[in-house]
Amino acid sequence: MSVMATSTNVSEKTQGRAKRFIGGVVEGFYGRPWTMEQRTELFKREQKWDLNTYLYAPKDDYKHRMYWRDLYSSEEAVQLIALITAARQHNIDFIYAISPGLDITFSNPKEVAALKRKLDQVRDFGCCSFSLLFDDIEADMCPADKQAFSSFAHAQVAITNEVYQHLREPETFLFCPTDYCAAFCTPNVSQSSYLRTVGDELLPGIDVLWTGPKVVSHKISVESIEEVSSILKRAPVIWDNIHANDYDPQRIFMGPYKDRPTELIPKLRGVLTNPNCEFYPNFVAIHTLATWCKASPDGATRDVEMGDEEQDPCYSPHKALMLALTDWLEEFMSTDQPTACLKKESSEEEPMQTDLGEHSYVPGPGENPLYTAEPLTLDDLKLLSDLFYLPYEYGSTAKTMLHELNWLKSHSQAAAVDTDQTAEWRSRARQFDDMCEAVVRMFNRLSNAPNRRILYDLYNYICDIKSGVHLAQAYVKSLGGLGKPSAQLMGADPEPWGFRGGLSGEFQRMLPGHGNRDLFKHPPKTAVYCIRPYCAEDKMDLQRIFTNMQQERRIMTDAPLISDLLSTGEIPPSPQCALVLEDDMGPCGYMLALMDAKAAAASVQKDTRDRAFEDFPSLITGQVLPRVTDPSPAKRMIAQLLSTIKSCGSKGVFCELRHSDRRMLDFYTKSNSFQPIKMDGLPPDVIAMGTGL
Ligand code: GDL
Repeated sequence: MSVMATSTNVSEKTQGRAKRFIGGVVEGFYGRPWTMEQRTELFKREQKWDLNTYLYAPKDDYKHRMYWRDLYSSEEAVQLIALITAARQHNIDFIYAISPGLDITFSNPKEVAALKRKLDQVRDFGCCSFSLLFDDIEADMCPADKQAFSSFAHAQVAITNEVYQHLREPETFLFCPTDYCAAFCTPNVSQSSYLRTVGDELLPGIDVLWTGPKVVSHKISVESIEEVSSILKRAPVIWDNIHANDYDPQRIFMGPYKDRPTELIPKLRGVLTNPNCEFYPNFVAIHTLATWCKASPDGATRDVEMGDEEQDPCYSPHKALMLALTDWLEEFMSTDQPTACLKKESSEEEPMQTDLGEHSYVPGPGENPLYTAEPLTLDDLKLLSDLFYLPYEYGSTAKTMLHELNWLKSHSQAAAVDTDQTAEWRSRARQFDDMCEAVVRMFNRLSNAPNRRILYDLYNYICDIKSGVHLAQAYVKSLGGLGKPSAQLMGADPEPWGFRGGLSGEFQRMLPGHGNRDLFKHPPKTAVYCIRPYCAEDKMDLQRIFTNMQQERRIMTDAPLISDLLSTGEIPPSPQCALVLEDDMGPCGYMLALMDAKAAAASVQKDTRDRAFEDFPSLITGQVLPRVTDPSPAKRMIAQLLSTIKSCGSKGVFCELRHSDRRMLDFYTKSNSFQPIKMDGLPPDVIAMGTGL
């Protein structure tokens, strides 16, 4: 069946007129594409906010990329026609993009014909604007293409020019290069032979997409655009990944469009934002981009909250954000499921709701009153945006929370001994607690908001932040000796939410600095530690750390413990049971374990019939130099060893602690998993603590 729809020749209509600035959205992310209903909703919003373009480029849509040669079925055609028609009704330029780069052979005429056939089909659906995308593909050409083209750029440009002419030079035709950001250019933008070929050979009516200095660009400067425009011989269309979140399932971005000066507007052909995969939370991303696109020198106001050097006379990210949030609040409050629809069959998208009809339940005297939800506030949305701000920046409340947690952590020991500091510490701990509570209240109000669609798109993220905040809150309480240390933090058998992040989380925790990059603007001066397996060359260093600590605590070792012999290397640790802690000055701590401590007990004339060995067959010991003020590396080493020992089938672990070793004693006492145990034959200044596994 051939499905035809009317197509207008835009270029005829606009001939002689200056091209309008392209402003809008590219659905160009990996993962689940938006639904047709969401796209139609997008067109409405774009029209309302004066944006004019939608670029259809969902990476995981079969027929956009992987099966680009396949024509659309009649059912799909009906849907696409409806979509293209809806875009036109809302005055949105629908640009159809195709990504043939995964497997196309540029030099084969059949391949070129397949591409033309596919685009002809979409043109017959009423589409007038097109795009060829060559992003995220292997830059190597196959032997046949190497014979036919002098470079990859020549191959791409040849096919793009041919298709553009075949489609009779549409008014809007976009090309996405393989080197689509400065970071991908060799050796740099101005000397890139790839970009030079594109600039020289691509027909002038074709516009080029560009993501800025990087794939996800923190800032885009006027100079950087002048540089790329000069080699491309045209002003680029920015494909902006500032709000894209397809690369990290824990992040979503609801901060304002930012760090692109409005001076760029006359130097660009346009801006298309490739936002979050979740449709509804993109309200801020698209609304603020629309505000930015409309920014003009007239009527501009300076934003008092911005630093002088960052001020853009025409656009204030803070004000743009507040405008967006104010409108978004209204949308949160509007129910997306009118009562009239509730009688419909339920589906995954529209779950059953409480019937609000005339037969609704009214509690009688003495009965439970109905649950009433507090309404969501603008402050809640401001906090939400702050917590999920931008890829390179947290919002102000999030920054304060991180800063305060860091302060509370590093000052807890001093506060424990100095009464002046105690008062300040407690007051700041209370304020931190209040901030955490505000997050929980925001979560509660959001989860009661009438518009369920937005909530469901946000749910995983807000749940995650609520749990993260909860852990931080419990941790601060335990630091201050307020309340019980949370069992979730270091318990022997925590619930799964106590060890979050799955395998990827495990990997991150094992990398130095937890695999995380510091996102503070002014990073706190904390040391970076590395925990690594022990190797034979470490023996001397470990002995040195051990002797240092013994001398510092004036410990006599004429009656050595099993732990002492482990530390001095006289008893070797069990395989995979030895970790070394390093900072930038070298080894600064260690943790060693013995799976079977009973065998070693004989060498220190200890009674091996002691019942304690039944319940706690394994032993752990370690030391950390005083320059390591942060207790977390030691905790992490212990956690790692406990997990290894457990996986080898041991029932329990004990440690031997001298009263004079206040630090380790304190450490195990606060760990909340080790408890004092009875063990015969220990010297009077030594206690044993154990934990079941
Ligand atoms: C990219 C991809 C885009 C993806 C984004 C963020 C371009 C031109 N291509 O490199 O599909 O969503 O990164 O992960 O940006």
